[in-house]
Amino acid sequence: MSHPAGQESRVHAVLDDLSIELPSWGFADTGTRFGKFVQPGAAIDFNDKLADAAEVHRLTGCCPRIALHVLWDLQSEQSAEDVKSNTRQHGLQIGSMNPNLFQDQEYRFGSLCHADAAVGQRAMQHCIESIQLGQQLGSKVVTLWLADGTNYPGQDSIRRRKRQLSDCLRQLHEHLAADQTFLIEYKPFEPAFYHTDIADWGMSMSLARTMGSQAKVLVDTGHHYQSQNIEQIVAWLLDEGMLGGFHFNDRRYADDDLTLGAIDPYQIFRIFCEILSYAHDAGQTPRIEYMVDQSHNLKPKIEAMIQTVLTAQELAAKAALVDFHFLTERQSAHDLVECERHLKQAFFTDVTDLLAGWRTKKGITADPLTTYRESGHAEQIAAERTQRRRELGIVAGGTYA
Ligand code: LRH
Ligand code: MN
Repeated sequence: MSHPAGQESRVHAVLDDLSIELPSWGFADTGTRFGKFVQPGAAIDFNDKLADAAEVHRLTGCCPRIALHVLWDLQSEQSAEDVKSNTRQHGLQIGSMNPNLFQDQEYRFGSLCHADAAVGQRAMQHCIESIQLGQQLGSKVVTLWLADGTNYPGQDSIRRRKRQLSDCLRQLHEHLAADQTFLIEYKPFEPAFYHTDIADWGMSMSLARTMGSQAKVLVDTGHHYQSQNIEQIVAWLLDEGMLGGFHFNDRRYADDDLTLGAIDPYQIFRIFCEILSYAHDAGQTPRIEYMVDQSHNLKPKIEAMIQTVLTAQELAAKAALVDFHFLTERQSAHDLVECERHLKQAFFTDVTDLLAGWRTKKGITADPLTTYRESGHAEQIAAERTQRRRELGIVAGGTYA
C-alpha cells in the first residue's frame, strides 16, 4: 500500500522514539480477589521475569527496560550488583522502581498518610531505600502509587493526610539523585472506597509541584472514571510540563488491567495524537516514560505482552499519519467534519506494511506475534517451569479467603 510522501519517515521517527518499559509483574501469576489462575509458563522468580521480558524485547526491538516492584522482585539476599549483572546478561536495563506500600498489615489505615508516626516513618524508610536501590541499579525513575485512603465518611481527616503526604514527598525529593525522576501515580478508588489520598491528576500534579522539580505525574490509563476525557488530562499535563509517563492498559469498567487496545483502541490513538500535536507545536518530542501495567490473568503472559507492545506501536504509527499542520488549519476554519475525518482516516489506515518496514530495517521479524506463537517458546518454558515448580515443591494457585 503506498503512503503519501513523508508519512513513512514520520511513522518510523515515532517508532524510533517509542521505547516501552515492561512490568516484571506482568509475567508472574496474578489474579483477582476471587482467586488466582496459574499458568504453567508463568515466571517463578526474578530471573524468569528477566528472560520473558528479554524475549519480548528480542521480538519487538523496543522494550529495553523492565520495571521492578521492590518487594515482589528484590529479595534482601540479592546484591544490587547481582541484579544489575543478571539484567545486563538478558540484554536489558532496569527501568522504574516501584516501592510497595500497600501489602503490609500495618498499612491498613494508610502508609505515608497514616496517623501513627511510626507507620509513616516505616513507609518513608521503604521509599528512601527504593530510591537508593534505584541509584545502585542505574534506574532513572521511581514511580509511587499509594493505596492510601479511607472507606467511610468521617474515618479520617482528608486535609491532615494531604498535608502529611506533601511533607513526606518534599523530604523524599531530597534523597533523589540529580538524574532521577519521581512519578506520582493517581487512582480514584480501590482498594479504598470512600476517598483515595491521590485520587486524580490535579492532586498528583499539585503534590508533584510542591514536592520538587524532579517530580511529575504518572497517568495509568485504567485509573479514571468511566466518562473522563483522558486525552484532555494528557493535553493539560503536557502544557504544564508535568506529564512524566504512562501505565498503559485497557479497561471496560474499572482498573481492569486488560491488554492495551482490547476495549477502546481509539482512546490510546487520541492520547498519542495529543502527544504528537504537542511535539508538532513545541518542535520537540517530550520525554515521556511509556510503561505497561497489566496483569494477564487469562491470556498467556508473553503473548499478551507482545500483543500490547504491537498495539502501542500500531496506534502510535496511526497517530503519526495525522498532518497536524493541516489539522490546525482546518481547526482555525472551524471545519469540524474535516478535522474529525482527518483523525478517523489516520485511525482506520492499515499501517501493517509501515510497521513491517520499520521492523525489517531494525533486523527483527516483521510479525513478532506470529513468530512467537510458532516458535514453541511457550510450550518449552511451560514444560521447564512445571518441572522446576515440582522440584521446588511450589504448589501454585491460591484462594482469596
Ligand atoms: C495500582 C497499580 C500500580 C502498581 C500496581 C501493580 O493499581 O496500577 O501502578 O503498583 O497497579
Ligand atoms: Mn499502574
